[in-house]
Amino acid sequence: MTAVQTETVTRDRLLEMQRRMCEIRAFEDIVKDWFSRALVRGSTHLYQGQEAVAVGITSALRRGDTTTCTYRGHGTVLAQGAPLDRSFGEILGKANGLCGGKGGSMHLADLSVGALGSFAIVGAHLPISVGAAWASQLLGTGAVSATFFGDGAANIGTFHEALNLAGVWKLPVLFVLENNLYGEYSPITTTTANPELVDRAAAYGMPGLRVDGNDVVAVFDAAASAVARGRSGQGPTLIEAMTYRQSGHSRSDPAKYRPAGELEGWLARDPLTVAERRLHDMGVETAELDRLRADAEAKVRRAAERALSWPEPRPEDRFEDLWVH
Ligand SMILES: Cc1ncc(C[n+]2csc(CCOP(=O)(O)OP(=O)(O)O)c2C)c(N)n1
Ligand SMILES: [Mg+2]
Repeated sequence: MTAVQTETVTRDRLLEMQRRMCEIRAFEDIVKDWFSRALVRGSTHLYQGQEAVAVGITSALRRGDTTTCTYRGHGTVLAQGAPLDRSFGEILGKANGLCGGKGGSMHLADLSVGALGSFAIVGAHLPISVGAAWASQLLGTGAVSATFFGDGAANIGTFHEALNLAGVWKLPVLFVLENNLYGEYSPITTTTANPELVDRAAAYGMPGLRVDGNDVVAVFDAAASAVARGRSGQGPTLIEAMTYRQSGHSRSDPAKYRPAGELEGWLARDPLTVAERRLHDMGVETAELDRLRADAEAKVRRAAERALSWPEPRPEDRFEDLWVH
């Protein structure tokens, strides 16, 4: 494991990261409520508890860089800059949704901000980010690709193929492994012979950075060093962000399999609270932090109301975006 230099984030930058995390948290509170009222079609997988990973990584990216992520992807796509209202619209199946309402919660994508897609097939997207990084290398754009995936995905064939190819060709990829300790209902220790996932980086000739995934600053620092490495042609990095899924795998999972006290331990280290503590230490008053949270919630509520008011797609729209051969 390679060491990372820390504490590079200014107060204004951290306030901006906290605002993003608060928006993502509020967004999913609304999705959760909509789901319980049968307004969300299909399943939905919440990112709550993992916000610092998406925000820390994407804060180190610039315009032209790309991401891919999983079905637990609301946080990543929003962190990269997808509009709140059109993201809500997609989850509601509205015509103004990011993908015309055809993808839903598990398939958010917004090419205009470089969010290439959310993928429901575990591991399917890692090679797509490798392809985007290869295009960047061929075209000389300097763009990097970040691909977000879970601990479970680290046991899928595409993980090994993608890391190997990126390692051999020295492609500018950030492999962002979000280790939330579970794949669906199984703890990592029951599915993974060696749970030191970060060590897998060595097998593919790249640095492995393990970071506290609930600390947005730690995640940002790791991302910044991986981005610098990628842009300067030195190749990919594996970042293992240690974090926790605060609710079950999907909305139908009450997560009864978790040992007593585990959730409470992680809630005490909620990413929003960790960032607030850091901001406090930088001299930001509690009142300002409360206002930031309230403003973020109000902005998200307004976006949700807009999306709810939008029309359903027209029946004939279902014949658009089809590929027929
Ligand atoms: C190829 C494939 N196998 C199995 C599944 C069923 N499945 C959906 S999510 C999941 C668990 C993945 O866990 P992890 O990669 O840790 O991501 P997390 O849900 O924890 O974010 C599985 C096995 C699938 N969608 N795709
Ligand atoms: Mg997992």
